[in-house]
Amino acid sequence: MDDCIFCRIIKKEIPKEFIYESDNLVVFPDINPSADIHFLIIPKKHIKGIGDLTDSDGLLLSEVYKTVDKLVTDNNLNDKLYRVMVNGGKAQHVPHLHFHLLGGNWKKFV
Ligand code: DGP
Repeated sequence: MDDCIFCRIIKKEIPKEFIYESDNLVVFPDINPSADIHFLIIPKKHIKGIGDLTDSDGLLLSEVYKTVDKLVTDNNLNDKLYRVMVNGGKAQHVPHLHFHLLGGNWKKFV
């Protein structure tokens, strides 16, 4: 979508260094981190939010959580605190489904 900030980043219209990229996902650090590690895992497909997922997104969701597991391992988070969060409703500020991975010391509420 032309007016979606995450779509523009995914299409590389806005420069951003990705921590990870596959055919279906990108990962980059949150611009305003709420924890020592705060990554956004973002499906390339423009899905607005949780309520817009369909059965055909099952494999995509599986890839999201496999990617979380890889990021957890790569960043030595297994023995520390980590959380995966999805905001919705008025807590969601960017209307393109994304998963927050927060690890280490928590600084503030996402
Ligand atoms: P949410 O409230 O769940 O929609 O969180 C959106 C997050 O996206 C928020 O923590 C800030 C982050 N964010 C928004 N725009 C950008 C951007 O242009 N670059 C980066 N790295 N993060 C962004």
